[in-house]
Amino acid sequence: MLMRFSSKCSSGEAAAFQHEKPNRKSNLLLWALLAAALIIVYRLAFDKIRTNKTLQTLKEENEALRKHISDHFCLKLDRNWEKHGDKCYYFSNISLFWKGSRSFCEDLGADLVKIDSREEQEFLVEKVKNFVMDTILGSFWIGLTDSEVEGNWTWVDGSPLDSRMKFWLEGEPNNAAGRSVSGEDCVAIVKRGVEDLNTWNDDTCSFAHKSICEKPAGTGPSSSACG
Ligand code: MAN
Ligand code: CA
Repeated sequence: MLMRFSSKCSSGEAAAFQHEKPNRKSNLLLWALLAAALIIVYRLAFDKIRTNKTLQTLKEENEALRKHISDHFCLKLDRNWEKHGDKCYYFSNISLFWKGSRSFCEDLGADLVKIDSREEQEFLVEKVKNFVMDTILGSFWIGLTDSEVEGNWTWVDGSPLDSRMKFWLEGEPNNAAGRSVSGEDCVAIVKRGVEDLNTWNDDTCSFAHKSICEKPAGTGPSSSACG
């Protein structure tokens, strides 16, 4: 009887043990999975932080490089612009047709120069006189033309030429037809005339000359007046 009881008891324990075994196993498996998941989450978080830091560093480097390039570019432009009064002037050494010169100035946020005063003409003539050039006969396109109506001289802003503010060379404008059937409809300051202020010559618009660009001061991308 005792034997039977004890054998019954031990068979019950054995059954319980048999049930416990898979439970422990699945618990262990769960813990292992949890640990693996934690490791993965930790790794992902760590990688994310590291990627964000790298991204931030790259952004800062990119910003610094951009600033460096733009500072350098503006400085280069600054060096070429000449401030006078409330205007900035650019004396271009590149020879282009009148229209090409105008586009060139426009690309710089400017236009061909409009001369409003005797003082401005004095400044320009002085600059042209001292401009280092390959030829003594250099011409600089300015923003004056009569290509719309012959003899109707008009500045690039649409205003007519003020009869009190003209600086034609002696004998000009002569609309010389010798070199082009279309005559001479565009105006240049010529170096050969710099002994006095009368330096303007009407010339064929499709001749390639240097040019003078003008824009209001303080309109450039840099903080300086003419950048
Ligand atoms: C001479 C003069 C000017 C004319 C130019 C054309 O200098 O006749 O009036 O515009 O030639 O090159
Ligand atoms: Ca002429």
